[in-house]
Amino acid sequence: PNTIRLAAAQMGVTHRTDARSKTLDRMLKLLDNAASQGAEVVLFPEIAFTTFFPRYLINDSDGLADWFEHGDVTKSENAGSLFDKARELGVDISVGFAEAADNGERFNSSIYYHAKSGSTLSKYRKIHLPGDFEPFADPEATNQLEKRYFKPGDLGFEAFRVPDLAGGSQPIMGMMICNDRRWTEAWRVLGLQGVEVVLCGYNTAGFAPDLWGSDKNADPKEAEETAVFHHKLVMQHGSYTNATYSVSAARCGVDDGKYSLIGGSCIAGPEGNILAEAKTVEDEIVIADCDLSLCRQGKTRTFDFARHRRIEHYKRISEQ
Ligand code: CDT
Repeated sequence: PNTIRLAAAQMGVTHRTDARSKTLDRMLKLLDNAASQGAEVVLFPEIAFTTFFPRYLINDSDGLADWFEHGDVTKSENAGSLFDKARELGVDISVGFAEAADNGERFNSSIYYHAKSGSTLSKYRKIHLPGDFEPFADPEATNQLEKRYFKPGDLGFEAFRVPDLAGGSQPIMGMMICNDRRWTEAWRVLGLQGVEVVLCGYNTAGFAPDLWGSDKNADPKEAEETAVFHHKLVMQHGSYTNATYSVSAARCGVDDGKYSLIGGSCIAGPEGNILAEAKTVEDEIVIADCDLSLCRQGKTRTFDFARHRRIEHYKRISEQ
């Protein structure tokens, strides 16, 4: 009764020039596929509706606003049909998108959409924004201009209960986005709220020596392997030390024939084990049955925070 079926909808290459409708069609197909396998919750990547545009320098005069969702994303022209389909199929979805808020502020956001009520249960705005405000001087370098395009999220790491899943288990879920997963603090703030499922979409550059501050002459394949290793390392570590399941969904492949992004979408269990993982760097569903009662061991023994934490020694974490 405590088991829910979770899925990651990994998305392969999405070029800068790809029509929005083409990308949306792929997402609809992935959702259909996951639903036909019995998924109850499907996670899509960070900034899923377009290519990962923060790698380009785009000015307001070049139509920067077009890369963002304005108003309610669940009803928007470019994204709305994904949520309609989720409702139709009775499958919850979580998806990342570039958000232009009503007051003009821009965020790298994700929402959890609850199919049964047809409503947004929770919204998260990415807190750890990697990269730079200014592009690199080298025109060949891969940029990551998230600090230019987005404000750091202002909604915190808020866990939320999800009703109406199979077995009536009402799991506690939380969202993070890409770079957040590398920060133990993000996991712990969710862990302290008893989180049982962490959802994390990502776009992670494979071989991008300027970005990673690494050797330009390194073997690209080895560099990618290291990036995948670090991705899995943090998903498994965060899951284990907070006794939670985690689902991670990549946008991956070689965009524009030039920019490589790692795959490695996976579902990790509360003991830190990987339950399912992507086999390709293309559109692919990764799916696993997750027995929530298996979170209990960690939450009541090894990582029973109330009994074992020693917060008097953690002050530095929240000081400048
Ligand atoms: N999208 C995102 O946050 N990507 C970052 C790349 C790091 S920049 C060196 C990540 O942490 O995967």
